Amino acid sequence: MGETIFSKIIRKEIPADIVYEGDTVLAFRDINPQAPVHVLIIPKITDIETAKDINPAEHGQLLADMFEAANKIAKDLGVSESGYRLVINSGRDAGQEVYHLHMHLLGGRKLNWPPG
Ligand code: DGP
Repeated sequence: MGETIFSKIIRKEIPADIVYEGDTVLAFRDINPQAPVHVLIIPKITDIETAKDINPAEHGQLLADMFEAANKIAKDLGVSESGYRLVINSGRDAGQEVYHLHMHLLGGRKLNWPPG
């Protein structure tokens, strides 16, 4: 269940520019960057397709791990002080392309609001 292109990246079957790896979370640069820093932070488990599938009782620690990774990546890539955006596209109208939960970390330029 939940096999996507990200499963192959987790299993290292296809290459990715990995910037962080922990026991539960992997992060790598987006193949189609929308900002100088554009990283995808994903759980290593594959059964959360989208934000609506998050069960806080079950996934609370995993979510904490994702935010811990985001904080570390932002520092490591030099955007922690200037600012950055964390985005989860959930479902069709949000333009979600890959149905494996992922958080975008965008930074390194002034970001517009509201997003398109
Ligand atoms: P979303 O619209 O939130 O589902 O964004 C999915 C992102 O995943 C999109 O910005 C492009 C990125 N992406 C898709 N396939 C690959 C891949 O094979 N490698 C990497 N690094 N990124 C990918």
